[in-house]
Amino acid sequence: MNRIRTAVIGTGFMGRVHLEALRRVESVDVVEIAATSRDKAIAAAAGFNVLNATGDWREVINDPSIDAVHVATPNASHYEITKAALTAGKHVLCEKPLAMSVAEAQELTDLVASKNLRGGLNHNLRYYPMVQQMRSMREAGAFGEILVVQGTYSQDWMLYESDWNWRVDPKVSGPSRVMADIGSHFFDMAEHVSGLKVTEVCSDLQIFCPTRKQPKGGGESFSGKLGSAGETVDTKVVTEDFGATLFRMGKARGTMTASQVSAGRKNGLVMEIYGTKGGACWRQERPEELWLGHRDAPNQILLKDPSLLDEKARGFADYPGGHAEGYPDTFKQLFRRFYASIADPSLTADYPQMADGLRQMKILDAELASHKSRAWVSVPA
Ligand code: NAI
Ligand code: SOE
Repeated sequence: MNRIRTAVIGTGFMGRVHLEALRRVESVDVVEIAATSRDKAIAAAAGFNVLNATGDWREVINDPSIDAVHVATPNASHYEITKAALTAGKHVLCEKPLAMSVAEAQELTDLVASKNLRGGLNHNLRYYPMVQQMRSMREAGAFGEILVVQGTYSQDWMLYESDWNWRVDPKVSGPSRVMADIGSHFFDMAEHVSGLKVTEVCSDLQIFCPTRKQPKGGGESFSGKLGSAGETVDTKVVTEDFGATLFRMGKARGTMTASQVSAGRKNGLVMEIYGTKGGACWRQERPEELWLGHRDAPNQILLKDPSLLDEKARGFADYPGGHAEGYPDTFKQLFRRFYASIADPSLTADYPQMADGLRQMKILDAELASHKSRAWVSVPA
């Protein structure tokens, strides 16, 4: 089989996670890393045994020997890099959110559709084995007709006014923080698991830290929790620390909150679905467990074990029961499927795509409009 030559752009939190996961995809060679400086790229390349390093992502785009590109930079550059890569004929696996606006996301979705290329969007959280089990059980009718979808995505890493990250700057992150950053994962999973589409939203957003202490030297994701940021400047905050959305999925109803100021919650995505026959609840902080709720029998906790999973979900669990699979494994599962679809163009893409990124931008746009108008807003199909 021809090996696929790929490059990773961005060497922060996600750049490193992508590089690790790519080592677990048998058909792929990472041949170049791009960072904001050549020195930074060289350091990352040395750590991951990658031959080429550049301080300019355009060199990756201009290299005709590179087949695919991973975009793991902050949000504002996703559109430009993804567009350039697709135009140059490269497959793209882009981090979420796909772009800064619906218009940009639409353009990228149209562009990838017009080319014979693959465009993946990294809503990796779908690929925890027990999330796939919940989906498979719903598809098999175990929960009956879905009535209620509810949950949260709660974190605490932005609780203090001394907490800072590029996500606070709307020029880098976009017009929303928590709803775009983590609310988008919630809605991607909610639609993926329930099989329903969000049709209308009613949102309320809140800024609890109106001013934050921005480090003059910047700082990568979560680094503020590890120590002093050095010299800082007081900066006005314009994007939300917390958001709540009531939503409708046709007849089904739902609620979600997204928060980066919930003390003690580290990466607390909780997804609950309730139907006419039963319910289920999955928690990212205890990813190997799926709670199954029954009206007329004792509730159950199903522990991840391939032998106990539905056949459809089993393909997402590579290790035996009791051998935990977590966050890094979700990237491996998504990337394997992405590269399998490049190796075999006849395969139907079974991973989140740019159209799913566009979908999240539409939901986000409706949430922002709803908060502003204090009214329900429809989400276009
Ligand atoms: P980060 O701040 O840790 O890393 C971003 C890196 O990109 C930094 O090293 C920065 O120097 C580099 N960079 C910025 N502009 C660049 C350019 N033009 N060329 C090359 N490198 C550039 O941020 P993090 O957390 O890695 O986030 C990156 C993206 O990944 C964001 O879009 C975020 O939403 C997404 N993300 C997704 C996660 C998931 O679970 N799917 C988890 C965390 C982040
Ligand atoms: C920070 O809120 C973050 O790293 C998000 O950017 C990711 O998408 C989420 O999976 C974990 O939290």
